[in-house]
Amino acid sequence: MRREGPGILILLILFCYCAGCSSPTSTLSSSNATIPADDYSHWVLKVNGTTHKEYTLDELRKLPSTTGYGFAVSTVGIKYGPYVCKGVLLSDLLEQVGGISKGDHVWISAPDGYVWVFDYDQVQGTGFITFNESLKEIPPPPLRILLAYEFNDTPLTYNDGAPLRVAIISDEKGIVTEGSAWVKWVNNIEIHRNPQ
Ligand SMILES: Nc1nc2c(c(=O)[nH]1)N[C@H]1C(S)=C(S)[C@@H](COP(=O)(O)O)O[C@H]1N2
Ligand SMILES: [Mo]
Repeated sequence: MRREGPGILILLILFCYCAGCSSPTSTLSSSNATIPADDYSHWVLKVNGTTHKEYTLDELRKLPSTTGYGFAVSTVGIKYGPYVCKGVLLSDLLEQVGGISKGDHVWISAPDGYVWVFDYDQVQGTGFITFNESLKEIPPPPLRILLAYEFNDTPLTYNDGAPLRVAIISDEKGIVTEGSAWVKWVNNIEIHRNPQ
């Protein structure tokens, strides 16, 4: 039998260390880094802009909801969807903390250290790259950034990104977007203001 040397362990430790270092703010290493599979009673979403708000999952579910079709492709070309995604619009959450203006960016992150940055145009639903189901690039229809808590009328599973995941949605069914923007396990949203 082949023995793995200590190399793999060192690589793993290095990887974890680097992932921690890349966290842009200390809020990312928050206490809910290990979320139990089904109990989200201690989970909160932090939204930071001009003001700061926190939402439990119950509170998010009580906000006005939006549904749309979401279909994503991973960097290795695996497609997932189309899903009927239900959740809260990013633009609605941002309005609650002061809204965003041209030049601002929105950082959406998760306890694993993953961060995706959306620009102002993307928050308005434009400026995304879209594909058809054969993964041929097509001109983007109107899109919206959703913080989804349900796919196909079912709460997200842990692997889907429970309890909250970014979904880029459309009113059309076959619109594929890049999976890298579909942040799983979202617990932090920050508006970064244009410095001028
Ligand atoms: N929190 C978090 N979200 C993430 C990622 C990640 O590493 N961490 N990877 C992204 C990338 S690069 C892709 S392609 C999709 C993969 O989605 P899947 O794991 O459901 O296949 O999730 C995105 N969301
Ligand atoms: Mo990816």
